[in-house]
Amino acid sequence: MSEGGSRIPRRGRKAGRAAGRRELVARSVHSAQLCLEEQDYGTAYAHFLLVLSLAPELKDDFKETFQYTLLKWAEELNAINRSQDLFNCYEQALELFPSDDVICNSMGEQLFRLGFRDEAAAYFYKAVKLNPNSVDAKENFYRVANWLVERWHFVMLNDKKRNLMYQKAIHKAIQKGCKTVLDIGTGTGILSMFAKQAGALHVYACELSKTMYELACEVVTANQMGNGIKLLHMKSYDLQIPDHIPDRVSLVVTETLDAGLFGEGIIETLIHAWKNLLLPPKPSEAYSGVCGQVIPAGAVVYGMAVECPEIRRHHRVGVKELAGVYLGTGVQFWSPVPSSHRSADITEPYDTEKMSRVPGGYKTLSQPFQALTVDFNSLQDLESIAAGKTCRLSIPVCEQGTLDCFITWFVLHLDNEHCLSTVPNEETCWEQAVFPLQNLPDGDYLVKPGDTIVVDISCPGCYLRCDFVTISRAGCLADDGGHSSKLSDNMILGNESELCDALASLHTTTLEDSTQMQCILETNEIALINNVLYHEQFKTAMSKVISSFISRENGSSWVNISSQPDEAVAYATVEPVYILDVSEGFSILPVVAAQLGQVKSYSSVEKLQHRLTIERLLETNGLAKDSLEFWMSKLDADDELLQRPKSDKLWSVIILDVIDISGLMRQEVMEKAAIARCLLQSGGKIFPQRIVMRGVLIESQTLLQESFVQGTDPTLGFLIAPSINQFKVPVHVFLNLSTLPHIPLSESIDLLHLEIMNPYSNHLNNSSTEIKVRIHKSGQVTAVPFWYHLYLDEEISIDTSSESSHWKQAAFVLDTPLQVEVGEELLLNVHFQNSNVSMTLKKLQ
Ligand code: 44T
Repeated sequence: MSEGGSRIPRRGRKAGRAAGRRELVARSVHSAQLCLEEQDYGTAYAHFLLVLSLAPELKDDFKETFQYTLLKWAEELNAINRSQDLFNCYEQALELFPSDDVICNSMGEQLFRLGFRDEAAAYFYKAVKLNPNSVDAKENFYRVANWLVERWHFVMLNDKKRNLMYQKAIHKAIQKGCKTVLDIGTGTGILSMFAKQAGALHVYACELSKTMYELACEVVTANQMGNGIKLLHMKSYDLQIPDHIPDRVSLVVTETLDAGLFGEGIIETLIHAWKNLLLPPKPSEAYSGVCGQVIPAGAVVYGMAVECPEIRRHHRVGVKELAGVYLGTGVQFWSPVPSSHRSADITEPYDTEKMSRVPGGYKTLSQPFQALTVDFNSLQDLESIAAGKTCRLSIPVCEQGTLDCFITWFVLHLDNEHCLSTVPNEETCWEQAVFPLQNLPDGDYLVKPGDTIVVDISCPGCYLRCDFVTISRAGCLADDGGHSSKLSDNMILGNESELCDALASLHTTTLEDSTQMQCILETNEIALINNVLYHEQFKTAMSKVISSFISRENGSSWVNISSQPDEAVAYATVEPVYILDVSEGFSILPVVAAQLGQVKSYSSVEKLQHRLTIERLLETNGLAKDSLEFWMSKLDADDELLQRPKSDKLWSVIILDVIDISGLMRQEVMEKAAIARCLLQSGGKIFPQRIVMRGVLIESQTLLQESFVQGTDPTLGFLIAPSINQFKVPVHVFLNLSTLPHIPLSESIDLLHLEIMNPYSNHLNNSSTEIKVRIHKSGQVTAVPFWYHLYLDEEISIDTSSESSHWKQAAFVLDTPLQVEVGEELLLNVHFQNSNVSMTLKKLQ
């Protein structure tokens, strides 16, 4: 029926339509509710969508039911992998409820589950902004904030010296005539603001990260420079003239640098900029016309040979035997950084470390040597680095020691007057690049004065590389044709290089034993293998459980069939003890278990290479192949991880990996413990049985500097802190507590006891404890670092903060420091919820 042809008067027509709508709405509400009762969430959701689109005034009434329906329907869509439909649903839901934090948070969780971390993080952030009290959204946000805004932004912005140097260099260039500026990788926009402040006419800034771009927009506006700086959310390679910037610029400023100088792609970035975005460079020193220039103007990379037990322990397996398991010669372990003996399967170009804070310190074995120089104002220089030329250096050893790695740092010449250094002992926010040595024959690591280390410096794929070639030993130098004096000159070798190649290949041939298999492990996995005590402790604890079962089984068998003692013994030997290790990553514990006899052990390693390694270890240790099985290959999905070994069997031991290497408790530990308890046979054990979280009140300026921007002083008066500090998180992870500059203000205290074996303990998934803490030194409490004691049983405990630990520590950073006096008593509230810990500290009245 067309409206025009209707006989109902206008008002009546309207009223009729309204009545029709009301009826449709009412019917749909009814249907939706029926569907809900029948758990048909998909149809219920469709009805609710219709209802709320037709009758937005009902949104308030149905909000919670709608949320519930959406979450249920999303669960189903997720289970059947209909991801696109799932996201469509969320988008529709967000159109209806654009400011609903629950929907935002849930959308984030779905995105996160599917691996869209950045997108997920953005939704968590939005959810927190919408509802700052939402505990779930906050916890989710804290876990991902690091991906949105990496923590080094805080450190760099707090580095006043670095900011000042850049400011001075930029001011100078602009005063000398550079009037148009492009800031590549602007981050929060600080360098662009320096340029504008100095009087640049036009400032363009590009940033590839969406969050950082948005943050820069906020910062620039907050500093009233919104009109003077044009921000572009793009990679510098995609900038087009005149689409994005009207013309070539006279100055490019950038700090797209990492610890290894080139790791953020500055070589490629500047080659592109010189070809497409910059005015031609200065033809001669005397030329005074407008030309193109880059800040920083160049850099010199330095290197040094170093002994460092901590780096060694993370890159080389130094033990031959582990709790009775012979590691032998069958497997060669590698960390995922390049080494001269192996170029395939590299996942990272180098490791990075703040050398001044490496636990146990380090010893320099050579003088610093100049590894490489680069002129960022020379396209030719940049292109020759990109072409990957190799430079061979020989480094005289000046101290006796174990050659564990080379480290590199750089001096950044912003211009001919201003420079910054990332040298280890300097007060700098920078880390150094670390190039560890691996798998040399045992004695070869030892060096002494008189020896000369030969290294190759190159930049394959524009990543700095520092490869060990060989060592010319003190006594052998006379044989190399009398070039010994030249060897100590620190320069590129000519005819020695042949000798070196020969020596190097000699090493490689002895190493490339065809019977040996290669296994690449994460650095923390290598540190774990090097932890002998850890494996011994597990071995002892497992042996105790096994012997309790065997004696029990023998006992009961004797009682049951006492007339046939021989059979009873036979029965005891055929019935194995079932041990499941669900550690994350590589773990040798199942081999340790298998070796104990009368055990059926289950490993949950996933990577093929890791399985082959475990199999090889069984073989070299003379263990039957069927004494160990790979649990994951028997399961269809990850969430089936915890289930019975066989339909009629239960576990005797379940090893749970409760602490993440970052120092945080893993997610859903208590839930996993609850499932594990149900899968244990009587007398069985979960390792660890109990977790005790320990902590200490400390004063640490360093920790504050790394957690949030300290007002406007370090940023030279610019307002950056209020914007970027929205991304601060209260828990700082991956700490080396032993070397963190800090003052302890209290004794170490127990913060939390989690009973993994006891379902009735009061700390389940949500608890709050008040702890009295006595102050033993006056100062400002800024943080509470924490670590764990993992009790395998009543006697055996593992301390995650010990020297040989593969775990790092974490710290809860207080919002505002608390001034305390010696002798005072404070009340520390430790709140535990869903594996997350938060704390509040107050004075006792
Ligand atoms: N890390 C050092 C500094 N970008 C890395 O998106 C020292 C690490 C560090 N944008 C501890 C301590 C320290 N076009 O926001 C980033 C990045 C952006 C680009 C547009 C391009 N071609 C690029 C390249 C990068 O630039 C910003 C800075 S780059 C990294 C600085 C404190 N751990």
